[in-house]
Amino acid sequence: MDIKTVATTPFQGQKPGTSGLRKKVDVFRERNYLENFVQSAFDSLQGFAGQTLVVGGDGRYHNRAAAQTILRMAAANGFGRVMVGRGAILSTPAASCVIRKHGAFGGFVLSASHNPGGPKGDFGIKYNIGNGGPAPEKVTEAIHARTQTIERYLTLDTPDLDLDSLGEARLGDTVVQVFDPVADYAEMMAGIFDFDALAALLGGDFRMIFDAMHAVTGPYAKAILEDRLGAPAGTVINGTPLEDFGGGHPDPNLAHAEELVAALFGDGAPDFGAASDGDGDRNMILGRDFFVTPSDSLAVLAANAALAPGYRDGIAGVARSMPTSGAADRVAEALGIGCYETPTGWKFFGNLLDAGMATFCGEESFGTSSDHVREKDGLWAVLMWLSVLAGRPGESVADIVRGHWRTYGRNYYSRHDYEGVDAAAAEGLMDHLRGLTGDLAGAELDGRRVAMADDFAYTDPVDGSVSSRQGIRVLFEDGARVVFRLSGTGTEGATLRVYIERFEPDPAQHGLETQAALADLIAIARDLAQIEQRTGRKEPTVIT
Ligand code: VG1
Ligand code: CO
Repeated sequence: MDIKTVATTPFQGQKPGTSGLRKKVDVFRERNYLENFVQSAFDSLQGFAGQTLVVGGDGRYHNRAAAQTILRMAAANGFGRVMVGRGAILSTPAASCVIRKHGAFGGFVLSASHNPGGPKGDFGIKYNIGNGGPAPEKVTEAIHARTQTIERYLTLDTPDLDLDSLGEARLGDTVVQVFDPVADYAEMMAGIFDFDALAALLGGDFRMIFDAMHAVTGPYAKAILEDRLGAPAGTVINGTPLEDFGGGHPDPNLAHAEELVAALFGDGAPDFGAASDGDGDRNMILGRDFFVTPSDSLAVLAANAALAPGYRDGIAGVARSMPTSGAADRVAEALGIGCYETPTGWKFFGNLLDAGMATFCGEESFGTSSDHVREKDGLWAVLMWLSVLAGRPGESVADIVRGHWRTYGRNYYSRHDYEGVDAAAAEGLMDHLRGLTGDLAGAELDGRRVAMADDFAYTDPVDGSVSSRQGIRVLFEDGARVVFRLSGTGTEGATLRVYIERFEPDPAQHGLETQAALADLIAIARDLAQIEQRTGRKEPTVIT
């Protein structure tokens, strides 16, 4: 079949952010926009002739059209096989699982994660490497550099393939395999967790709700929780993936998972509630009348890892992103295992997991996972929590977390997001903070003495690569801290994230309301960054 060479010219700003390239759907539909990015990725990679590429996405608007484009380009560029999830569906953790299991060269994940979908919403694409994880910075930088000089892309002149029937078809010399997006992933979960014990839990009086938020985890959660583990039909709500996520914001937090939150904090609440995001990699965990912060969740799961057969022999280490609370560090210290602090974004965990230095990883942004894949994994976290609940009969989610605080102390923690801020004002605010860091050590802010302040830089312990400017942190002598960074996933203006934390060892002080417990630090953060003066915002858009 004839390979078609199409002339093109660069677009500005095709720079992947925290987790791939994310833009409005309208931008992705501009002629050659997606093609330029995909060809730039192929041009930056070597040795894929005859190899396998995995393709799939979260089912949002434009997912199918983009998948068809990538299939043709992958064939024209010489991949031997392209594996695409049926309906072009593949959750992010399942993509990671499939890439690893089938020894693929890499894969494209089509998703803008928790960002809204639909014709006026967002779209995104991310390249993952052969370990199943997001490409490291040196790869994303090479792709971006290529987008700035690209002059042509390769494709085929072929009609769209049927992506809804399982089986194989040919595209030029390339085999395209449409596969069941759930099967490999479900099998992997069955290998990590004791499905008999979980079925016994879910078959008893225990009640749970899983909110798929009309996003990609619906089919996965139904297959695993309802079909295999026997949870009653209806356990999974909003379980049908929709191109616009039902008009919602598929972000599993207290603000956006309204239906689930109402159920868990209302009359007759079930024992356990969980939600996942657009592409299935995030998780929110709720007990009856109880919210588990993602940072606490990581710590609790690390402390109880051995309750799942996959981690029966213990874990090698825990890694968390810098803004994530230090709760997991205390567990690592008690267990005598490794503890790592990385920049925000899952790509920074890859080397630690590959090297066997870390087994569990987590971010404050509702991301938790282990070395079974190289992405965060929402359903894994849910099954891990169910394993803890099954292994500690008679204890509720709240009992387990409160007990954890008694043992390790409590890290009060909150994130304040200021969304849609003027980009120049946000950059100005960060520059202002950066300018302050040098003089803050030793200063007293509202009665708290600053131990140190800097713009976080990370040296990867495995390959020595350095990532700088990863967020301003102000650490106080008493262990409290405030962190400021700008989001790298938004598509409108800038989002300022402020992370606030303080440690409370005294169990008598563990019952405070979080915002009240952090009130003085919140005020310090607002003053220091001159948030209102610089952004015009009195209050954050979202508090988690
Ligand atoms: C946010 C989170 C970060 C997460 C990233 C991708 O990034 O803060 O922890 O890794 O989203 O999550 P930012 O730059 O907006 O703060 V998702 O579920 O894409 O894949
Ligand atoms: Co996501």
